[in-house]
Amino acid sequence: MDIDAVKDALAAQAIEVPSWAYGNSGTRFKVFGSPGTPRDPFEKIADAAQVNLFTGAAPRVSLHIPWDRVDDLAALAQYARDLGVEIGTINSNVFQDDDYRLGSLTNADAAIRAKAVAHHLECLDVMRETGSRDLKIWLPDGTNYPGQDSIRARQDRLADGLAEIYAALRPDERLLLEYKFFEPYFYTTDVPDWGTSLVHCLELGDQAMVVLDTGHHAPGTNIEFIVAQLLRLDRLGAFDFNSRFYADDDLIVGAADPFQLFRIMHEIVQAGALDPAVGVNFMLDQCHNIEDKIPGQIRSIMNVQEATAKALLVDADALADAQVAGDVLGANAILMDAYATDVRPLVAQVREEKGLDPDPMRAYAASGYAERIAAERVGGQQASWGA
Ligand code: LRH
Ligand code: MN
Ligand code: MN
Repeated sequence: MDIDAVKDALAAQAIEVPSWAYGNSGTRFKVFGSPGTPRDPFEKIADAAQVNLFTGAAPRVSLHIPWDRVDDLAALAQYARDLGVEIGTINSNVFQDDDYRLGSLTNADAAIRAKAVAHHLECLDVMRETGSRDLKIWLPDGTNYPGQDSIRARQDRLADGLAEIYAALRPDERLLLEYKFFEPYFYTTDVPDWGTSLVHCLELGDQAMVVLDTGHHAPGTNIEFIVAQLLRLDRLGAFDFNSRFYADDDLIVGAADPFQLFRIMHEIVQAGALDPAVGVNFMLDQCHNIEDKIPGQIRSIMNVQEATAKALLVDADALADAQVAGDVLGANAILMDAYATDVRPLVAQVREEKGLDPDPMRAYAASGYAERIAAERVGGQQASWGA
């Protein structure tokens, strides 16, 4: 085992954080406010920069439009750079406008479809003003009742709308299409699974990639299989990492099922896809409803790092030998040995060698930042759809 190579890979790992993780969020029952919550996108960026400061592994922040719309986007991007981070993926939002009650790109009304396309073109403008290269599309579109609309017609409308957006991409830009099996509608969803997303991406072209949100699958789904398949096809554009116990819970990644996160990262490592050149963007998509938000994000980064470290410790040669030899238990034991390793000292060492505190949770708590923002900021923002 080349431990220096493992450490180099860990030191180079970057995880993108979502601006909306720093705002107040909740369920449809209640949004709990928290002291120090950002009042505008600049303050969300400032909080995200803290996560990068203490982990050294979160150099980009995703934005959500219109939540993060500001008059001077160039100033927002410059503000981010001044704090040591960059603007990452731009997320469109067609789920909070009354016009989209019956769908956005799939709506039977051509005028509403045109409005949804125009919103995505506006997001491309945001990308160009902020230095972002990725447009991430998650559509809430679906139906609640059998017969409500034509499943096939909606797919055709979707293909047309996506093609219009795709045609506006520059050569160095990507369209990332996220899927989710249900919610906010419950009978059909227009992009419910990786197969549907992939079919549309293949039709669009090489710059269209699938986004895998770990919380968007039915219980029992083998997510690492999907990862392996999309990597084979060169169409895994990004992850939205989070944890689920029931549905789209948006809890801290690695909290519900650290073994699943390890299995996902094992597929990534075996495919060489930790290398940024492969183009997989590792993002968090989480909401911190009851826990402190900045520490929640720091913990999430640490969980991804630990799962990655374990995946990097898998003895790949021995595993391949055992697999070829048909040694079922031997192969399984090699994987489980890596999973059972306590990698926390190794990850801490990587941090120290970067000049960081080995314990980012403690270092952040000791920094006084939480107390400062609680005193300075009054009336913080709600992150998303909330109550
Ligand atoms: C949809 C989703 C999508 C949105 C985000 C706020 O459930 O995962 O990525 O942009 O939540
Ligand atoms: Mn998501
Ligand atoms: Mn989601």
